[in-house]
Amino acid sequence: MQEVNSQTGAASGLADGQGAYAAVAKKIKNWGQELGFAAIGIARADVSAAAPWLMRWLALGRHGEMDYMAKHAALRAAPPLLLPGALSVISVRLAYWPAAVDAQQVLDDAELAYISRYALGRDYHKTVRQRLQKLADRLRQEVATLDLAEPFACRVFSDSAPVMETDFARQAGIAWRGKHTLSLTREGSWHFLGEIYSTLPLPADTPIADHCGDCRRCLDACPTAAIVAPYEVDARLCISYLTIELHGAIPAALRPLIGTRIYGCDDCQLCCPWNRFAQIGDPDFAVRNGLDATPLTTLFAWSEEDFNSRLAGSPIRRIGHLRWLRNIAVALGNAPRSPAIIAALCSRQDDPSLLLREHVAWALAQQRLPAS
Ligand code: B12
Ligand code: SF4
Ligand code: SF4
Repeated sequence: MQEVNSQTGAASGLADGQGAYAAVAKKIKNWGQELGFAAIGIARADVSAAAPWLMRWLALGRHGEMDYMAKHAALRAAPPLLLPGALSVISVRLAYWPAAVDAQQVLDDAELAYISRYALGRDYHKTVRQRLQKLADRLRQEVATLDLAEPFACRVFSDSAPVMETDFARQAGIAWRGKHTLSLTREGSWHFLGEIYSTLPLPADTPIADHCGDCRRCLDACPTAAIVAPYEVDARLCISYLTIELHGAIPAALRPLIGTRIYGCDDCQLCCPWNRFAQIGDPDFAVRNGLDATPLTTLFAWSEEDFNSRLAGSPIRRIGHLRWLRNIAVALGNAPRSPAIIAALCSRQDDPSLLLREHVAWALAQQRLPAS
């Protein structure tokens, strides 16, 4: 988790009542659209209704080894602790669905690596924050022309600090929360979220209605049953957690369920009816390095140097070469029996890392089981 520079400024004098703030809010939405955001809304800097659910999730240990979730819970639950005087939150979404080889086709081909759609191109943390920073700069310029009584401060985030992003998107009316817990809209869920905390008392938008209805496809489609109830994900079971967040060994019982997903998982979104007509998202997230359909054995052969150079600017680089190989070893264990796969696994069975050696040994044992 990285935090972003704050953007502070000061103005003096008196504000022109709520009308001035409504005008600023309108301008923010226009600038946001110019910057390519799919939607921009405003919420109050208050997550008191959602915070007890976060505390319950933590108390149940559902965050697994994501210590930062527990460590920063108080900051997450109280926006003014991150930005003193925070009154409003500008919430944005940026669409990312890339033009790529069909996701289901890749999942159905057990020799290909499946990488979640959000990670096929550039790292969103940087892209979303850079654009939000531009929005914050314009806001600061605008505020300087107003005659505000109070000093102004704002701060931008995108998965970069303890912020309850989905709840702000819901409150700001730019999405509802799907039963898979992700933000969802009539245009689907293939978007990132980002926010600007601000000390301005901007008028809050109204939440939109939840359109999940009786559907529960995401709960049924999850390969590891990680959506333990509507609106509740146990991260310890989620393939996204197992392949991205978990540092150590992947629990052996869960390995066969991971299939060929080597970085994240999209199943709860691929099955969602609202994603049926997904439109191509921002060009920044276009596929790089053919990551949408590369054989597992090709990726397993990458040296650390290959990994670092080919994945420069990609979110995947954050997990490092070792966890990348760990994940691919599991996928190779789940792939169809093949001498080429056994040879690839054998090439790393004496790796200096115990973690990798153990995953390779597991995968080789899988490969040597009689085909069912
Ligand atoms: C930790 C985290 C994870 C964890 C835990 C996920 C989770 N659902 O909590 C793991 C590693 C598993 C994960 C996976 C993914 N993540 Co993630 N993740 C986050 C992060 C950093 C925090 C989320 C959080 O606070 N979780 C804590 C729990 C308590 O929150 P919650 O499940 O959302 O619970 C709330 C509600 O469900 C509700 N609630 C709970 N129980 C009940 C019961 C009832 C009856 C009701 C009414 C409500 C309710 O209250 C809770 C508090 O508001 C956010 C970024 C951020 N700062 O917010 C990104 C974020 C949510 N992730 C994101 C993405 C893209 C993903 C993946 C799709 C990546 C992938 N393809 O592999 C998967 C999807 C898995 C899934 N179904 O959630 C995006 C989502 C964008 C979108 N469209 O919604 C975010 C917003 C990052 C971003 N800036 O874009 N992620
Ligand atoms: S990302 Fe995959 S494993 Fe995680 S909840 Fe969704 S379907 Fe389940
Ligand atoms: S699959 Fe169904 S229940 Fe799940 S988020 Fe989509 S509409 Fe909601």
